[in-house]
Amino acid sequence: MREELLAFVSRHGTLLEPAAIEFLLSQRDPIAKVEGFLDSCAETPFLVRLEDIVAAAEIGRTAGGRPSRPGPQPPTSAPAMPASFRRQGDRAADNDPDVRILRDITGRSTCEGTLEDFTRYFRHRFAVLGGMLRRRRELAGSQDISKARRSTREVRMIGMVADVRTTKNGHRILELEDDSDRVPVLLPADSSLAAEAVVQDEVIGVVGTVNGKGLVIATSLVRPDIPNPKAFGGANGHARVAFLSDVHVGSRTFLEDRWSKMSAWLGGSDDTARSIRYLVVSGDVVDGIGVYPRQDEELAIDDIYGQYEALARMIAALPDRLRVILLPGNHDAVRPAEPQPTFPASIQKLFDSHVVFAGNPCLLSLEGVRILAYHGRSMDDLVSSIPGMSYQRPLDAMKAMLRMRHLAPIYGGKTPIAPEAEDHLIIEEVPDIFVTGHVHAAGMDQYRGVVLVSASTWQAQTPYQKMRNIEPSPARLPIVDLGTGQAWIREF
Ligand code: D5M
Ligand code: FE
Ligand code: ZN
Repeated sequence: MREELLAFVSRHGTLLEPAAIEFLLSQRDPIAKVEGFLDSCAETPFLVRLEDIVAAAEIGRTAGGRPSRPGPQPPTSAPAMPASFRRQGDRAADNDPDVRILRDITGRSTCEGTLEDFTRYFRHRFAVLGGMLRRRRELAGSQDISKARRSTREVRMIGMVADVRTTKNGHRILELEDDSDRVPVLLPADSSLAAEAVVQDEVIGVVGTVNGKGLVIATSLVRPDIPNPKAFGGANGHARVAFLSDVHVGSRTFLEDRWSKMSAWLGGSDDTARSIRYLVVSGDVVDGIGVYPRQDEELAIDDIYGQYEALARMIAALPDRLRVILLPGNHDAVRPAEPQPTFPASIQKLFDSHVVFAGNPCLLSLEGVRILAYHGRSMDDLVSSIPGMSYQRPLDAMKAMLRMRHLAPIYGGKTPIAPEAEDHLIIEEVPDIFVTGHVHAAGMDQYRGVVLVSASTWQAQTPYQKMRNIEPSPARLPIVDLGTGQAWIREF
């Protein structure tokens, strides 16, 4: 039913907030209920909130008939938008491009980096991910750590990982923390748990028993994960989206000839090329200035606006049917702390109207297909914290993110994270497509119904990457069919 309901609202060009989904699923006929609500709205709202449905039902009951205009105001009334949601563009007619930025931090950053900000940020992370875990059958009846640690029976608890270490005997020990207490949890060397990828600051569930020394011996770990694999929420037509990342315009190692080949193919008569309507560019769109020591020696364009102007010309040369969605990465001219807002007006004005600007990360919809796009800086921390992870295998790191339902779980590593009032790096909604860049490697896979895309790069190996033994796979174009989710990669 959940899938049918989501498909129904998606066809009507609107979204349901999670609480509204749960509410509707508890009703006898969820689709009839939401259809009645939408009929009662003068304009289709961009997001249907629980309170809107409830309010509409109330008005309907008291007035003894359909209200003339209940529900949310039209999307022009920006203050009515819930925090962290914004909207770009109106509902498109068939065949018109349909790009909506559903969620990013742009214009909504509130943090100043105070101690209270940090506390609030982690509380929010714990509340949301802990809430997901509490709904899991394996963790039914879970207890506060202060209570669980005094139990003599099997215990279930939910906490944030304050520390992970490996003992000299190969056991792993986690320090698990919640609001009430903190407890050490042993993942025995002789169980498969010892090999589990557990990272600092992630929120997990633990099932185990407490020994005489107050140590919890774990028998299983539970991740928020994607408990119910979902069907690809396809668009009506067969428009395709192609994924680019790490273009690094302005670098001496930018692969101009490979880009030209791709640009010519997109503008040519190939059927696949002509079916591509959208390009999502997942950050590091230019090489930037002063990103690392002595970068100036590797720049072909040493002016930041000059770099964006060059990119704007490259995009302007692409066919008119394309809409290009640009996200920033760690080389771009926006704040480095994640979540990153989108590009400033001084840069946006260099581009034509085919470009849509988004923050990093960003949840967007293309013809109703939900795409979570993230540059992928946290891969640096995941690769150095999880044994077996590597820059060559970003899809493994992406699966780990989906299991943890977090894009950048490790705080205080290489990924700078701004302690916003809400943790925007939580993967609250399971997307249809999840795309990252940053590691300059191309790949595709799927995980529990989500299409995974590691977008390639348009930069050759840099001296720094050579020193670090990072072998890029440049000039690959992952393409996904928005109707079916079918995916493939084309090399240039
Ligand atoms: O990142 C390009 C590649 O270089 C990517 O594989 C990550 C790696 N990289 C970049 N910065 C670091 C740091 N600080 N530590 C480890 N590895 C790194 P790009 O963002 O394009 O420079
Ligand atoms: Fe990059
Ligand atoms: Zn990067």
